[in-house]
Amino acid sequence: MRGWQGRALLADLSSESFKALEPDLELLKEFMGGRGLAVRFLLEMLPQGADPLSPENLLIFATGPLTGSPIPSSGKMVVASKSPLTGGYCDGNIGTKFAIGLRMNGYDALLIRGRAKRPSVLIIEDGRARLEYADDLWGLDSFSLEGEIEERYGGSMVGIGPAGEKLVLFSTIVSHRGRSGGRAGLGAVMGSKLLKAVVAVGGRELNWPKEVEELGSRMAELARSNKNYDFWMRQGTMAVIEWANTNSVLPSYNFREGVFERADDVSGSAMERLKIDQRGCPNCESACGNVVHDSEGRESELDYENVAMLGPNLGIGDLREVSTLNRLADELGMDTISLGNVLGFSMEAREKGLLEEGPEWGDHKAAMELAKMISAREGVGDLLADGVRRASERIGGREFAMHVKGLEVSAYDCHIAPAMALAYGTSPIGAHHKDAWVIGWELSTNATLEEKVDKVIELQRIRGGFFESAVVCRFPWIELGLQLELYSKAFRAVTGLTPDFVELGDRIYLEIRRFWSRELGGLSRELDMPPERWFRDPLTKGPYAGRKLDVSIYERMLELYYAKRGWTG
Ligand code: PTT
Ligand code: SF4
Repeated sequence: MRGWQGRALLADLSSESFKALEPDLELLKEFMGGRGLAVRFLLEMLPQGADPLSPENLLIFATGPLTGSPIPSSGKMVVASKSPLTGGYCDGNIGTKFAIGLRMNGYDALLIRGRAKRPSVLIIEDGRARLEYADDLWGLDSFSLEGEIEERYGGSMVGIGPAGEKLVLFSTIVSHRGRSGGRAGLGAVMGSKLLKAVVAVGGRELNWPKEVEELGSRMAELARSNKNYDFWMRQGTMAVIEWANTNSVLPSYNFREGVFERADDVSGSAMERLKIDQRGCPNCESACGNVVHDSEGRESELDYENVAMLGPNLGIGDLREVSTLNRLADELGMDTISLGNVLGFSMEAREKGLLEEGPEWGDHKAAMELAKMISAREGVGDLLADGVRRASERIGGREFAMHVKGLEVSAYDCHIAPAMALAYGTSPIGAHHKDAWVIGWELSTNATLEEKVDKVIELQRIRGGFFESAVVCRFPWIELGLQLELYSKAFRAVTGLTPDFVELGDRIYLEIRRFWSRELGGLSRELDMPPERWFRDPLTKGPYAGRKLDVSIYERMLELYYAKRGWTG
């Protein structure tokens, strides 16, 4: 089975039994790997209506044919499950050596169900799996955990921090001291299984046809010679802060505004002045992780989303302070985007008298304290650990709870960006930017509504279909000019197949929608609507003061979107 290992490992933690599954070749051809494979496994193997935090739920780690290959930036893996935050489908894309380690052990995917009797570590070594009790690792932050695991087992790992153990509904799965995936609570799914880490050790080196090696070198060379390469290496995604502020889409003060008065202090240029190192995922020659020292002198790896959500969205304009919050989120294993939303929501709720305690805008120390309380589910932290949708249902504030389907909004304000709002509304996991990051194009065009809808669908097909199932990082394509044809060629060289990206993307989207519908007992147009704030509260600052999203325009776009996809809303 050229291009795949042809096996998935099913680990049942309750019975401590392990079984190799052999997915049908037709299934692999149709769904490739990563997200495609994960949603098929969920539809086939997860009982309908299963509680996401029960032993029944399946936690899936899925690689794709390009994972670990010489194609640039291929050290990636999809982690997927039924989300405890949204009740629907969730996946994340995480850069980790574990992705390669899993394949070296002969598996394309790992499926975990059941619940261990005690806190445990799952070890996959030379193709065989075993469970070891590890009560002493329970409670460790994710950085200390990684150190312990390296010492004990070597190899590569993914794990959870204290937030995952405490079932915080936006806890994530972490790796490499600063990579994180599974925004909608996949850390809690792992925590509910009493699983602190999964380790891959040994196995066999992956072999690639000469053609793939040559193509990989050529693609890496092309990326390095791209005119944006040097700037990318200096700033990575942090360059977006300045762009977002200039274009009035930088979320500030819980998405009330799209500009921030101290944007320059948290920009890519400000980051460059603090930068001490550069890190990245394995197999990447264009590593985009910018490492700085935080206000406590510890290392913190910055990305646009993290800084925008933990800085401007909270009214914090000191990059070292933002870095400290970011480091804390990584240690605790909590999603920075949702954390930034939850903290912003709590600041506004306090301002409006809905909460008696909590930080005020710009107070990074109080924000740190609250983040720790959330992770420990203490006091008001227990309420906020369930995300902004549930918190607003309990204390009020629905009109400023920024989420779609329960997942908090990523760091692009949409008062002036209806296509990006549609991208959030129709994203397969709730309000995430990864499938259709359409806002860059949207703000530079006078396209018609229909063209905007077409663009959202096109991006969903390529980014959400091909890149999530191949599985490889999409940044060299977006930022460094690697053409899609090169990826097609790479896929053909690895598998012998020529994928139709459009059909693949549509097939996967349909299956994910089927999963949501199955789990929520049907779907409604309401669920695909962006947060109320963008329709209600106009911007009061910046070049677009007075502007807000027009509900009739959004609804027209949504109608067109359903029609083009052949879906009913
Ligand atoms: C992703 C989401 C993002 S998307 C960011 S910053 W980004 C935040 N990063 C977090 C973090 O860090 N720590 C933390 N505790 N929480 C975090 N939450 C947020 O999580 C990530 C990169 C990035 S950085 C992006 S856009 C690209 N995403 C890709 C993707 O989705 N698919 C793909 N084929 N290639 C991609 N390449 C880029 O990868 P989620 P990572 Mg992440 C510290 O996982 O769930 O998708 O959430 O995986 O290894 O950190 O790489 O401006
Ligand atoms: Fe990871 Fe960045 Fe490299 Fe992509 S470009 S593989 S996110 S380090």
